[in-house]
Amino acid sequence: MEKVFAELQEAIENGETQAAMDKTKDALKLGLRTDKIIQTAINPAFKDLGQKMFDGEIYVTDVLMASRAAHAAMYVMEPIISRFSGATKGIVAIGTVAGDLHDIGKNLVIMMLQGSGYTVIDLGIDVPVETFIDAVRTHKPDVLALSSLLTTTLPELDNLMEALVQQGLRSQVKVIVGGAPVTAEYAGRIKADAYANDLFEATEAVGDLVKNRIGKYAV
Ligand code: B12
Repeated sequence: MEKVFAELQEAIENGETQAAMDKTKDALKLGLRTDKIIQTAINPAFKDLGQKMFDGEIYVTDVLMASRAAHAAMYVMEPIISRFSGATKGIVAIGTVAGDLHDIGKNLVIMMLQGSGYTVIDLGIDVPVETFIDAVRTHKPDVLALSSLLTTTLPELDNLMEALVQQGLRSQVKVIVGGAPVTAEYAGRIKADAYANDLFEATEAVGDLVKNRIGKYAV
């Protein structure tokens, strides 16, 4: 069983789309759960790639190829994951803030949330504050989730929090923030409800927010 995880991780890291799909099918045939596959093969692949990128061993294009392979793996798991959609645990609207085009991490968070039974509205990348506000009015999500990977776009998180207050919507939605430069301290300063460090924490934190619980990710 561990072999198939290692092979899937390797296929993703090498950006091999077909192999990633085949190995995911193999894992499913072995009866492995989708959350386990994400946790044990997909997430470690990106952790490893991040380190290799930091060490100068690989280039951004390698990460992009890996992202494509990870999406192919998710495509294979999608029919199983979407089985949860009948009885949703809650609605999450998520987007990467304006000025920021990074979405690999956000998409992994989405995959994990969907796999855990939440309905996710993906607002995409480079999302202006007005679009987040419109989404709150239109979709009435339980949770608004914001991703920022750039230090320069962090103020967008603050802008959104202010806009929610100004538009009288703050009490209607819980807000969780994340992305590499975001910290719990920053989240607390802008008066978000929660901060989480990775896709697993994010899913746990959303669970707390939906149930109105003050959990360990509250800020
Ligand atoms: C891939 C990548 C790109 C790709 C993005 C492709 C894509 N579709 O996403 C491209 C090539 C487009 C890119 C462009 C740029 N990038 Co870039 N990029 C990266 C890189 C290598 C990996 C990011 C990544 O995907 N990591 C893997 C995922 C799985 O991790 P993650 O994103 O952190 O997500 C996890 C958590 O943060 C969390 N999370 C994420 N979102 C959310 C949201 C919520 C609500 C929660 C709870 C949690 C959560 O959960 C995720 C899963 O566990 C990083 C370096 C690195 N090692 O991280 C630089 C990096 C982020 N980029 C950087 C920079 C500077 C840029 C550019 C400005 C470069 C340039 N000069 O053009 C541009 C900016 C473009 C723009 N306007 O956005 C810097 C940012 C520095 C900073 N602190 O501001 C980094 C850190 C590189 C560096 N060391 O300098 N980049």
